[in-house]
Amino acid sequence: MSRTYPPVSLIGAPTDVGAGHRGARLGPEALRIAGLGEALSARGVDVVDRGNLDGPRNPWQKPVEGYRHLPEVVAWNRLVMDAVGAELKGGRMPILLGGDHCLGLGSITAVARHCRDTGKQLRVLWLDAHADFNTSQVTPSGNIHGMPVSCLCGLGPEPLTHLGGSAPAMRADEIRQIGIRSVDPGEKQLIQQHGLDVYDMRYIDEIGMRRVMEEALEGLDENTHLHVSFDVDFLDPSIAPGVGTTVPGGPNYREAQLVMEMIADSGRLASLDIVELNPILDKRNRTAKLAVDLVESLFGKSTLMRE
Ligand code: HAR
Ligand code: MN
Ligand code: MN
Ligand code: MN
Repeated sequence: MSRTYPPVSLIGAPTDVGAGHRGARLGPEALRIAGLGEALSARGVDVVDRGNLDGPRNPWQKPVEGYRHLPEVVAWNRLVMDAVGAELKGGRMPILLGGDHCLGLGSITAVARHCRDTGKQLRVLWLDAHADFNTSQVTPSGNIHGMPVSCLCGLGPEPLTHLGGSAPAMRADEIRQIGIRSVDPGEKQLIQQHGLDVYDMRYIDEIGMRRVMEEALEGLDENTHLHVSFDVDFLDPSIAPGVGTTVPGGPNYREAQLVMEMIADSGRLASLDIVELNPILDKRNRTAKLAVDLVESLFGKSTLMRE
């Protein structure tokens, strides 16, 4: 028998204020056009599309004290936190359609608060080529999409670390990072200091994706809220060219499918971000279609029934 899923709400956050390229602001529309809503409905999921949040435009300025567009990033993340929080309160599964990955901060701050309020254990899977653990002191770019994980762990400017009221929003031991293959030198030191669990590509090559996922999902129980933050640049650029910061040597199509299928099998998926899709850099919406295909697997579509 196939699993039943809670009702889902799609929330568009059309912005690239946290990124170094413009175009991720078109991500929500590209995912809709690739058929995300229809694909979920076809899997028997009750889906409502809440439309797009309306935040500040991208001023396209240089970094100020190590941050690009900090006021705009704060404004967008407040909107995202409130929208995601409202869906969780209403018993629905939020799917955030980004937008760049700075939005993971607002999304996960809302999820973490919901977990504290309801006594749930939080587990975040961060699927990404990048660790997104920079600070203003060590960032090579000032782009805040390279900083959401450090902000969630309490490192960063007050308006971002305290988005949900208190800091840190999340403990470092609540997150597992998978697919990582681009880490800046200062960022690497911080990751080691804070003891983040990073399953980098070297480790995936050595032990294989199946064992990586078994480790990343270890310790989940009926009381776990599993949040997946899916940065599309996680995928190898040969299959997913439509992102601003491609890094070669990512998971191939089969590995990515296995990741999604094993998450589906855990039965614990409770919220999701799909971020960093940049349709300007894509070819005929191919990357958006792949993202939709992978989300179908996340919702239990696999070749054969295994239950
Ligand atoms: N680490 C680099 C920086 O901080 C690049 C970060 C790119 N980030 C994303 N999100 N695309 O994962 O500038
Ligand atoms: Mn809940
Ligand atoms: Mn990212
Ligand atoms: Mn990335």
